[in-house]
Amino acid sequence: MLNYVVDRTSFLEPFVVDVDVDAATMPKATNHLVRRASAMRGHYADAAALDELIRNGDPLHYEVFETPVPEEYGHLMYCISKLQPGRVGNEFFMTKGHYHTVLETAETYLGLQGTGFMVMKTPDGTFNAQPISRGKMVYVPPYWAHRSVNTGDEPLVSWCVYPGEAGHNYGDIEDEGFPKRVLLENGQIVMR
Ligand code: S6P
Ligand code: ZN
Repeated sequence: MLNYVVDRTSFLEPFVVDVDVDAATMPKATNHLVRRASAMRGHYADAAALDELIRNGDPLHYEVFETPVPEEYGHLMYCISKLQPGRVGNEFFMTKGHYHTVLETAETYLGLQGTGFMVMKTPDGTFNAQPISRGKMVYVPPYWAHRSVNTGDEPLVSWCVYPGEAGHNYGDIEDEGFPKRVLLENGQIVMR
C-alpha cells in the first residue's frame, strides 16, 4: 500500500466545476476579476486615447473567472479569461501581463473563442508571440512573462491552467514593458 503524508500540500476531496464554454463563464465562480480601461493606465502607448476611452464610459476590458484551489505546490489553478475586442489608438486591447512570482512555473492557455496572440518575454528581453484561437493551446514555459492580445472583433476567450504556487508578479514587467506592441496599421496586424 502506498503511504502518503499530507504536509506540503492541502488534501482536497475531488470536485466538479461547471464551465459554460459558450457563454465563457464559470457560473459558480467565486472569484470574478474585472478590469476596465481605467485599470490599464500606463500599459498602452497612446495614453490620451486611453483617457478618452475612460471618459467615454470606461468600458470593460477583461474578466477572469476562477474557483480557486489552495495556492500551493501540487495544486493546479484554472480559469477562464475573457478579453474584449477593441483598440486604444491603433493598439489592440490586451491584458496587463505578468511574470509568475515563482518564475519557474509554466501555464497553458487553450483558445475557446476569438482570435489573438499570446505575447511573451523573458527577463533578458527575448520576445515571442504565438497565435491563439479556438482549438489552439499556447504553452507558456517557465520564465516567460505573458499577455493576451485580442486582434479580432469578438471576445478572446481562453482556458488557463497553471501551478498553484505560481502567483502573479505585475511590477517587473510593468517596469520593463514588453518589447513589442500589437497594432493595426493600414488594415494590417503588425508587431513592433
Ligand atoms: C494567471 C493567468 C490568467 C491571467 C488573466 C489576466 O496566471 O495568466 O488568469 O491572470 O489572463 O491577465 P493579467 O495579466 O491581468 O493577470
Ligand atoms: Zn500567468
